Amino acid sequence: MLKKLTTLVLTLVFTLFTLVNAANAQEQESADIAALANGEPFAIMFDNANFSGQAVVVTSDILCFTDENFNDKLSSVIVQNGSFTLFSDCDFGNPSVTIDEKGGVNGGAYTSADWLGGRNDYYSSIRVNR
Ligand SMILES: [Ca+2]
Repeated sequence: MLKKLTTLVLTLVFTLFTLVNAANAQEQESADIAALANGEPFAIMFDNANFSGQAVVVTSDILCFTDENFNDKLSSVIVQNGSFTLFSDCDFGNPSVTIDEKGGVNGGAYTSADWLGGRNDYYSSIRVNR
């Protein structure tokens, strides 16, 4: 009986956890879309060159890419709106390269590390330049 109850409670907790996570993800997605539509700073970082692999949306400062499981992974980035500075260390340590909506191959398309100071899988934080 106790074992069944424990299983039931664990199942409920897991279901609740899953529901809350889904709601948070949806909320974040809505906020990202609003930022893009309003012309606010908006970029998407990618693990691989030419905008593929793991993607991380940037609409505000990210202190440390480890929080996004993205540390030392950046290989390409699209800047849709605004200007950003990439740093080689967490907490905005050692500023390295500034990217904006007009740079890269054209119109904010940074297709590879060649456009990111030649440093592949290197950056650890990003700040919005306002
Ligand atoms: Ca990479």
